[in-house]
Amino acid sequence: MNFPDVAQLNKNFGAVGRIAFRAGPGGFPLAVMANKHGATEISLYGGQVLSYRPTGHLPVLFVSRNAIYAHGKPIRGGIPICWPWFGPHPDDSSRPMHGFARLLQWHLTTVEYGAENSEIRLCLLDDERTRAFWPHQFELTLRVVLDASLRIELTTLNTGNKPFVLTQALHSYFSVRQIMDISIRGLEGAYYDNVTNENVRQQNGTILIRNEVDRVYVNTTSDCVINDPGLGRQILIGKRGSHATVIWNPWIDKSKRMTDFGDDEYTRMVCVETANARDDAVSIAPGQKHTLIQTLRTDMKPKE
Ligand code: TA6
Repeated sequence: MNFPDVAQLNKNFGAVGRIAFRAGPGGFPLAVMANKHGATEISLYGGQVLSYRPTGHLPVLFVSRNAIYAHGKPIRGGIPICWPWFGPHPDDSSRPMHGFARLLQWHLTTVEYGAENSEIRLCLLDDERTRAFWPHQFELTLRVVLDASLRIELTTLNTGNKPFVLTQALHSYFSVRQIMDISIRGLEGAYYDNVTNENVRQQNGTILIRNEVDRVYVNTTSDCVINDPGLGRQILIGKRGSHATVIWNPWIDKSKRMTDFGDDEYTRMVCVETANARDDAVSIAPGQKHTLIQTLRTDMKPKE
């Protein structure tokens, strides 16, 4: 996988103080977008947002200190793109967990910026490698817009002649001060619990994290709010094109089993994932498209 030369990317797409490219960890090219509202970095490997920092705020996203930056491996943090399946492949467990989009090189298509916003588009197209994993033709476009929020849009276009069904997620890792002190609201409803594998359960009130949590909340179009008194902030997570939201924290034992994750890092992160998963799989006919959107913003909140 030979990435485009960073100097060439800066020559063709760079704009001083607005959009620049640099070689990140593992030599993966990173697009750096900045404006008065904040800054964000996107890896061309995996099409993965790796950082987002609104002006005057602390970083919003978490990336493990042990993250691995190697071809064919997922980067542990930021906003991994789980596509075209969420979780293990439904029929063949030998295929990569959470699909292949986060394991491939994406191609830069456009950058744009104005007084109030900056945006970048990357794309991934089917080829013989992807068709070996998933026998369909597609055009996958990632659009990242930085203004007073960070908006991530993932659009799947079926360019083939047969319909396909996909599950997917924007698997966002959020940075928190102390997992024991946060609460998450907006998901008072039914969920599948992947830890206990029990039948559908009901969420009553806000979500507190006191052990491993791996839940797919279904039939929900709600925005979520992470309340983090330790950092004196809230993270607001809006969504469109999704009826499922996933909440994950690996807690102690699973953290120890993850080589690309520090044993203690479960205390400083939580995943809130905008998804089409479980009952919310998406069927796309030839020539049709579906867009999954996650919108992030932070709001200072006096410490309780
Ligand atoms: O989103 C929750 C989940 O499906 C968990 O079950 C856990 O596997 C997590 O994703 C991380 O998956 P990954 O393949 O990135 O290690």
